[in-house]
Formats: sequence, C-alpha cells, structure tokens
Amino acid sequence: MTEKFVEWLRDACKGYEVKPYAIYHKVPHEGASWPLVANDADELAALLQKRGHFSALPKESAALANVLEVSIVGYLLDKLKDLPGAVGTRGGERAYPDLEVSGDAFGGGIFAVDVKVARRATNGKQTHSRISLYTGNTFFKYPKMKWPGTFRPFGDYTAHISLLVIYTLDTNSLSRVTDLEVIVQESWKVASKQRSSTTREYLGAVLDLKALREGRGEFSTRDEFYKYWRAYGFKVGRAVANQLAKLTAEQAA
Ligand SMILES: [Ca+2]
Repeated sequence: MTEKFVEWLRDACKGYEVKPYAIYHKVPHEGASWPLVANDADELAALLQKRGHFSALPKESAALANVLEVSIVGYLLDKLKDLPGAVGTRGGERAYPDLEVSGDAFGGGIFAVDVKVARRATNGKQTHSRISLYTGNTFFKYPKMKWPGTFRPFGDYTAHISLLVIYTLDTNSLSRVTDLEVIVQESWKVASKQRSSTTREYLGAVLDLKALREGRGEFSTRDEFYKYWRAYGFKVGRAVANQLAKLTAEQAA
C-alpha cells in the first residue's frame, strides 16, 4: 500500500517544474503601453520583466521554502483531483502534515505527506543544513493523541512520507531556484540520530543527498527509529506541558 503511494508520488513529482517564477506587480513602469502581445510563455516573461511587472522571489530560506511548499502541494492536489478514488487535503500553516492523502486508489490507507524544502550545500553533495523531520515532543511523541494543528493522531496514519525539495540558490534569477530535485521517502528511512536545531525540539534527517535519495538513514527499522526518538530527552516547555495535560484530561474523559 505504502510502496504504491510512494511510487505514485515520485512519478507525479517528475512533472513538477518550479512554478512560482517571480512576484507580479500589477502596475507596470510608466509609459508601458497596452495591449501586451506575446507569442509564447518565454516572450511573455521577458516582456513582463522589461515592463517592470516582476520582482524576484524572496531569497531568505524560510520564505522561499514556504513559496515552494505551497506550490508543490497545489500541484499535487491538482494531480489527485484527476485520480479516481484519491482524496487530497491541504494541511494548515505550521501544521502537520502539509498534505493528507486517502482513498481507495492507494489501497485505502491514510498517508501523511510533509514537504521539506532544503537548499543544496555548495559542495553539491549535502543539504546546506539538516532537514527537520518532526517536532519531537508533541504529536510525534504521543501518537494516540490528536494535537492541535493535526487532522488526527499521528499513529492513525498508514505511513508518514517526506517529500524533500532540494534546490540550488541562484540569487541572479527571479525564481531564486535552480536544479530542483524532489526526493520521496518514508520519513523514518531518511532519519538521522541528530537533532536539526540546537534551540528547537526537532529531529533531523541525514545530510547526504545520495543517502536521502536511496532512503539510507541511520536506522535499520521503523521501530528502532520511533524507539530512539520517542525516548529522546527533548525539552518540554510550559506551553507543551499544559497542552499535554489538557489532552490527557480530555481524552481520558
Ligand atoms: Ca513542511
């Protein structure tokens, strides 16, 4: 079931090209005349650029990542609409997952797809920084509880899939992004034993692009992965502790 879905996702992503191209400004430079006539997409882009309709996408990594993430989830939702027996739902902002897919098309399970956008390191062989797979001290740690910002408890999913979008930053282009590569793997298969942030409670993926492509993380089984990271001593801040107490009380009632 999961293999079938992963294969479908990989195949679907092959057709994805960077769609966000630039920020569009409605009002052109003074003196630009109408109508505007273009014979193809490239000519149109060149004309719009010349007339001052474009500025570049943000190059700050979190902002750029968000633009790409929204775009690729939109692209996949369109693909899913054309597929009988498949239902795609977009997750909320700052929520898990980014996309939920269910239906008979993939054997009836419910799949969580989380998009992680990462810049390629200058050496071309690693991600520039470690991709975060999950926040470790909330929904991931308590898979039977339905946390705010999630559709359902973590443990209710058939599988958790990471859709990794790797790009090279090109500050000279409007879209900022070149050499886009999409890698689809079950999340545990690309996990490392390192956290991805020293200040936030995130668990991280392996850095090596080849290992990400091949699903060669640092765990040999799914169980080993969950055992390791659920036992990890993440900090539990007051907000999380309060939320946990609330959920425990509600769900025991
Ligand atoms: Ca994401």
